[in-house]
Amino acid sequence: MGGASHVIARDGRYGEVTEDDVKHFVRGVGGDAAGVVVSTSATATNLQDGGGDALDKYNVDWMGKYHGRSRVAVLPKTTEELSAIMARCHARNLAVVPQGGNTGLVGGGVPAHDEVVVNLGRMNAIVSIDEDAGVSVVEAGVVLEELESAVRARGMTVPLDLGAKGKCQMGGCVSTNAGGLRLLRYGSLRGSVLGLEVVLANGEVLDLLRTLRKDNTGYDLKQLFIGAEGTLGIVTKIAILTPRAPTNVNVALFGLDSFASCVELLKLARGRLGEILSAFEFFDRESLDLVLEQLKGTRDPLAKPCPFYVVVETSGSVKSHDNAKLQAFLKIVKNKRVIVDGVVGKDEKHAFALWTLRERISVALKYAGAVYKYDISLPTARMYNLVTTLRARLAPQFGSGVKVLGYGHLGDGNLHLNISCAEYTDALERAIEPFVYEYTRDERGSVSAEHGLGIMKAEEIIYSKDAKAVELMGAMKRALDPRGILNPYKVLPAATRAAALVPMSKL
Ligand code: FAD
Ligand code: 2HG
Ligand code: ZN
Repeated sequence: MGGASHVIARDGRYGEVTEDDVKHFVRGVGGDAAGVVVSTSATATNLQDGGGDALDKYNVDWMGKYHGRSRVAVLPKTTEELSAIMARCHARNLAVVPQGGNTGLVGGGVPAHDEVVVNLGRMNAIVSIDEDAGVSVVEAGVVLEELESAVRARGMTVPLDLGAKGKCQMGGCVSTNAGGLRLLRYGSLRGSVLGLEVVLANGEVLDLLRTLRKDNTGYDLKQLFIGAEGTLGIVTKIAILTPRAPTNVNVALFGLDSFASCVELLKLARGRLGEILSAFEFFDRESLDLVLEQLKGTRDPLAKPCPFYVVVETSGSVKSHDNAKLQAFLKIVKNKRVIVDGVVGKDEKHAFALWTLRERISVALKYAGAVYKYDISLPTARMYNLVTTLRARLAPQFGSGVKVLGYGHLGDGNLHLNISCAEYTDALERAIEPFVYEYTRDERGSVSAEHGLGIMKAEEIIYSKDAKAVELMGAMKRALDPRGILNPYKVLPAATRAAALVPMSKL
């Protein structure tokens, strides 16, 4: 497939799964047939034709963009089972791809070749919810939305929310250090995770599962696994802060006539709404048009179209205080003519409809066809220049068949730049890359604000990290996974990965 393939040769150091390995895996999961899924095709599956192989759902990512050809997926139910499986893979030098809900957007959670898929979906118990401490302990396979429902019933919330919440797993969220819609309020997930249990490449279990808020005893090893995208260990349990849920939430959607006005609105929201400001998201008219075109039941939120939209959410606990603050804010932004128009969610259903217009842009993009995704941190005020620059760059060659969309977490300086088109082509990819990465580097931004590097951007880490930092990452990889069996071909550049491997003769 042109322009979507990140073709990397299979590394011949890795073993190939045999019948004997499969028998070991079945024994490893206690003889439970549902715990080992084997390819039903005799030959490599024709995934692009949706060949109906039992492994298809483990081999293809959410976008349908990254395709592996694994022959086996293992679904352990306990840490001990996973430990036994990893010990076997380590002994046999079998490459492994850890997989959660498979909603990642950089091809990190599906095999590049024939890696063994270790899917955490059956390790899905909520171990404990401590209302007094505001801490929950979960297995890695718990789906984000299920945890949210469970803690909501006790007046708490998860400090993380994203459009994939119905499918993504807590282990996947931790492993990508997912950002999402609540980062503005609760900060990076790194600060909310209190402890982890991890199975290492050789099957050993590393117990870092504490529920303490304070623990300065040496290096904070759990941070290594947060955002490591399954390259250093497999997360099996998580202790996470689950704070009291706000009791008074308001959602407003504004139409604006320029990106500069969106930035001005952010400044005013920070100053005027202060501690009750809990989300500040933006999208352009092109994004809204796609949502309205692709998603049934959506409708234009304002009387007249605007070039930009912002969703502002406030969360607090004293209705009279919060609402008065919001009203004062609305008055100011109207008087100062920062906004063209706006609407406040009149009830939960209306607020949900307003949020949908922002939250489901990725889903609309998926329905629209092929998409090139760039998830970038840039200086907030200049963020949108990249969208207009790219539009001007692509238009002469590709015309209106290629749409450039800009949206994202404006309050966090995170732009989602998406290029929607009928199909992936080398010509289009060459017109976008490395231009977008060089632009980001020149702005001292990040080529991955929140989605990770996966297979898509393993080589591109150099645009955001200096050589010494990448070298040190290689040293960490070598220390934790000297055979390089965990999620090979991902996150680190090929040269760094190769240098991190301990020679076979020394193993
Ligand atoms: P997967 O896709 O299965 O895996 C992701 C990575 O983590 C892979 O490298 C995989 O190997 C590794 N991994 C998974 N589980 C484990 C484990 N237990 N141990 C070790 N490694 C593991 N991301 C954001 O940051 N913010 C957003 O707002 C956001 N919105 C999204 C909206 C939609 C509609 C979609 C489809 C995706 C969105 N994402 C977002 C991206 C994605 O959902 C998140 O990155 C999510 O955290 C991935 O979780 P998952 O369980 O699906 O992981
Ligand atoms: C979002 O914020 C997600 O909606 C997905 O991070 C972004 O699809 C994307 O580019
Ligand atoms: Zn996002």
